Amino acid sequence: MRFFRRSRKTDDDEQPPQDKTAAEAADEAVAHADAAAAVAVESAEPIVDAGAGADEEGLLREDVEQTDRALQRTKKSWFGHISGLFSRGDIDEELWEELEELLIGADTGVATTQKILDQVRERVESDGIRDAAEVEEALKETLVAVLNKPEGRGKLWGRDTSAPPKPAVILVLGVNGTGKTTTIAKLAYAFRAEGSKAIIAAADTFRAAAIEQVKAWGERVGAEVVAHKQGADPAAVVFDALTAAESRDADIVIIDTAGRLHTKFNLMEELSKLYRVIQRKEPSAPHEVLLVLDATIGQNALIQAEAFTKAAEVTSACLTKLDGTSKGGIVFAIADQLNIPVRLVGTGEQPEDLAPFDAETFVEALFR
Ligand SMILES: Nc1nc2c(ncn2[C@@H]2O[C@H](COP(=O)(O)OP(=O)(O)OP(=O)(O)O)[C@@H](O)[C@H]2O)c(=O)[nH]1
Ligand SMILES: [Mg+2]
Repeated sequence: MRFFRRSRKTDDDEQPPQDKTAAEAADEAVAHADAAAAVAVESAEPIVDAGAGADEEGLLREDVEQTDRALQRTKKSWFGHISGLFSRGDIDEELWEELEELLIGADTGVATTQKILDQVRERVESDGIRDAAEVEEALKETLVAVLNKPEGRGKLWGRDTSAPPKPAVILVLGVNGTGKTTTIAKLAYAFRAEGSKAIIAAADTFRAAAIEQVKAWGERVGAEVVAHKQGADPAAVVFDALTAAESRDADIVIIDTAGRLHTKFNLMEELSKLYRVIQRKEPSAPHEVLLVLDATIGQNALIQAEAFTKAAEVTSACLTKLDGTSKGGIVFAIADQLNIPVRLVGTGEQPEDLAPFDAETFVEALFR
């Protein structure tokens, strides 16, 4: 999988005039930008051309290198030590105990670690493995299997390999600060590099600064942003974004949402309102419900994720800030405990710091 299954070149035709509602609303939003100083993204030169036109093999190599780089810290600590275990050569009880300790230490979680160890030990016994290097191979294969187990139910990154719907609607969820907005910008950037046109719906209307942040990102990565003013109904923003997508012949609509889980915010209610609006426009949408999880908070990411999986049918996960942790094991817990396929990983703060997640590439990188 790359970001969009089928790369489509958009016509360079003259664009139809801006959608009035959206344009007016955008102006209003600017007027309300009282907290512009808090905007996380400073205005930068548009960088929309970078990455365009790269060949498939080159892209694949880039993904491998990116995953490798993002896992530097993890490799130096927990998983690096796991590799060290096998170089000792002996398969004894001590090895299994240390392996268990290291997997749990890397945020893999107790239940998932136990499951992995049981499977590897079973393999070792049934195949009569005597060589530590072979145990390492069995461990790698088991880890890959854990990651590949959750079936994708989304229509963009799932099992369904038919042509992606147009516009494909991606609803992005996650607790505040996990990296939703940044990931959305990176996605829009990647889609653009693949020749697809993305529109971002600034449906996190909680803070003016949040709206400004999305707009600044939109400018930076060359994606149109549909925004209303602070406090506006997120469903209205989404409605306008979907209308704009129709009139502009956009391929993808990415919806940024507010991720607050405090008592005053009724996630379930908010989401069902969004769903109603989306499905009135397009009954098959949203085509992906992407849950953004912060790798640096470890097991807490699972607890947060559960609140969202209860409120919506999450189809895929993006694990952000992989570059900022030494414990990459949470990815196994997400696949195993939540049964959500990880499809993307955030590897830094720049637009190009997003890699499609591939189980083999990930596990290979951990042990390299
Ligand atoms: N190192 C690193 N930082 C990241 C990554 N993704 C996001 N960030 C940073 O995380 C912080 C929060 O990101 P946002 O995109 O604003 O998070 P959000 O989920 O939209 O937050 P709210 O809008 O407050 O709900 C920013 O400082 C980002 O630069 C990543 O993959 N790696
Ligand atoms: Mg945000």
